[in-house]
Amino acid sequence: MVTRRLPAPVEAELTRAFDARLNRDDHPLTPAELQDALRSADALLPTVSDRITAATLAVEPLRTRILANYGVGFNHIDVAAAKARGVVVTNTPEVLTDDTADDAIMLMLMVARRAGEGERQVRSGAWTGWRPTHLLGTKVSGKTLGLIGLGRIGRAVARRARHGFGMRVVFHDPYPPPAEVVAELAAEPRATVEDVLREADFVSLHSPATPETRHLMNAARLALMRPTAFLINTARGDIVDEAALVAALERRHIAGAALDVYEKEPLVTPALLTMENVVLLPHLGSATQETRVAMGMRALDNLMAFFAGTAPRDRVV
Ligand code: 8YV
Repeated sequence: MVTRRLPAPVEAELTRAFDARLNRDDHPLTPAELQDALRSADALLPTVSDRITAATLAVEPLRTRILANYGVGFNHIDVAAAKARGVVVTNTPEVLTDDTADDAIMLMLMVARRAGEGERQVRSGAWTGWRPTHLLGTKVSGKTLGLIGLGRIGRAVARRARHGFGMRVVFHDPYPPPAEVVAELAAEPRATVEDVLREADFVSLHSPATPETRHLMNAARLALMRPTAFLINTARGDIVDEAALVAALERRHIAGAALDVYEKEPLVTPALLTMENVVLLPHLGSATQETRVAMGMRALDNLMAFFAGTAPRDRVV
């Protein structure tokens, strides 16, 4: 059971390899439909739009033996419940690293250079012509980028920032990468998240959504950021307390924010929609033709390996 429409080459391959049930009208599955799928399909290929909770997984009889998630993040799946029910979970790392890093850099540039505001002016006819003081933004090159998390995507962002924009990169990661990786990136470790926040002109989030990182960016931590600094989130909405972010923006504790992900997608806290210094994208991190095909093929590989009786390369539980 493939829960959403996937790029045509992926659907074609899935149909060739399996008796694949596709979601032709692409509607998000209801909890009841997900449970029907778990009762009737050997495998599910879900996406971030499917909430697979312990209650969902409590169906009887449970036929599904693998959840081959389409995406690297899997916080929408209760992996402990899946494990308890003997269901394998896989994800699709690596193939989307570059695109998601590009998305973070795009957001950084957009919010610093006021690209959304400018676009809105041009489209609305409000642009009256060039003038020296029009839409002055913040310079990016040479500034300090603070990364919360230096995993695959954090490293790809660091590489772009350092080698593309001559930025100084500071980071905190409770599971830091090997010293040679950090040295190659010329990234400077900091002992705490707070140390990064105090120092950075741009803060970009690259940690997974776990119980430990939920609301990592809360009111107290947002208050530590510089009033001239910007927050960028391409990871998961849960990592930021969206209400606290609105308050920090309203009180000018930070200069702006650029978000690709939200706490209650597709809902966005309404106050954010009214703020000119906020860039809002609709969860586009991996949204290129090439990468969405690669993600599908990676999920297919995981399924093929599982049903061939070998270990899927991207098993998470
Ligand atoms: C996906 C993502 O678009 O991989 C992830 O974690 O957030 C995005 O790349 C989405 O999760 C697809 O299910």
